[in-house]
Amino acid sequence: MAEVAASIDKRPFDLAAIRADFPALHQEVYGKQLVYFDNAATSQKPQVVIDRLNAYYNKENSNVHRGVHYLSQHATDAYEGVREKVRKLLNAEYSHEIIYTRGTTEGINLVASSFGQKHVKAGDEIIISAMEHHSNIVPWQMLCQRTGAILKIIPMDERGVLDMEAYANLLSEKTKLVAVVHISNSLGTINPVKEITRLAHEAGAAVLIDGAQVTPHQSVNVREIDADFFVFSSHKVFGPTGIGILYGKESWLNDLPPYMGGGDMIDLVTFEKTTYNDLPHKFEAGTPNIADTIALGSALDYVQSIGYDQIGAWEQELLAYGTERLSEIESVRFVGTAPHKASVISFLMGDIHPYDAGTILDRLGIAIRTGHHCTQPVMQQFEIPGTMRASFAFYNTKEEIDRLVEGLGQVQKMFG
Ligand code: C6P
Repeated sequence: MAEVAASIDKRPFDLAAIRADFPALHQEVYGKQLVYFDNAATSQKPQVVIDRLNAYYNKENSNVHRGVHYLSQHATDAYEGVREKVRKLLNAEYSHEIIYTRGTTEGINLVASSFGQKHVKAGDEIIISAMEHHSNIVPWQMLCQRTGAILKIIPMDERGVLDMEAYANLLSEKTKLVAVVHISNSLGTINPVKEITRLAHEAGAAVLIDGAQVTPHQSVNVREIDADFFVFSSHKVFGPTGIGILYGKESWLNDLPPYMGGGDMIDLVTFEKTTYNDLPHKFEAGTPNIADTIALGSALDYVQSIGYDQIGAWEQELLAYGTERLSEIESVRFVGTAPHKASVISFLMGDIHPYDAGTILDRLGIAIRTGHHCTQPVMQQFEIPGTMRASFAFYNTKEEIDRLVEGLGQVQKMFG
């Protein structure tokens, strides 16, 4: 029996009840109640996700697509049922357009490898933006090194907003693919991905959207965006690590060569030749990450039980409150001030090194991320070593933001 919920009843936005669902939030670190503001790195997991993993290993553990026995069929149903949940989440047309990967990084590498092998040659161009995560830079650089293609960069301004005019001018018949981040992990900028895609398609280029930071915060409609490829990671959207999603349009996925060879992706193997399995299995070699995939399904049900409308509304309130409270500290300088932002605040305090500030905050029980956030070119543009980054999830509170501001007051006293 496939685990596809017909429709998920939405619950009212009761912050205390929501927080009660996340056991990791209720602990002390160095004798202080934990404040977890590192959600852009990875989110905490609701009890239902932890329970689902437990239940799988307690009673259901079995390999998928291989056995006629009860457990294998049950595991296969649960595992395949999640594909349909993800299809619905992204509003993809077919569940076979949903490919399981290890995460965002693997999804991008898969496309860079398979698309690159078939469609990219010397002199062709790939466009990315100035605010990409290393995972959406390095695979394209590697492809360019292999093929002699050229990497072009969409510039951004001092607020962290992409220059769409410059982008339009970069596009040409040489452009084979545009790969851009939907929401920047280090600046919080929400990019106009629909318009970026429209312009790319006009030029005849395919589009990959790095959705790592969008699925925790807002709903995504790949058909409305008209994305050719869209990738995200389970662990940022309240699911386990080690599982991620590549969405690809059926026509592209049928067109591209497989990425890895091995079990599950084959149709018929002889020593002379191998024919490949149908979608989605063509891109899924070897025993997959069954337990984490099934638990991702529980995470997506959980997110939908709260609803992106309620999640977005609360996170925007946290973003506004956090920005206002941090502005009260005279030495704070924000990095990333785009008008359309997700609940990510990157900032510096005078000349205090982010690492020093982060270490003091840690001792106060406050977890933020410091450094370049795997976006070194962003730091190079702003000529800074890195930032402090507070990234909020829907389970965070204004009181926690007050704790951060108090903590920064102590940092200021020590280093200012
Ligand atoms: N950003 C952060 O702290 P993986 O590691 O494959 O799950 O995700 C990589 C990735 C790709 N794109 C974006 C926009 C991302 O934010 C991330 C992960 C984390 O910001 C860890 S570096």
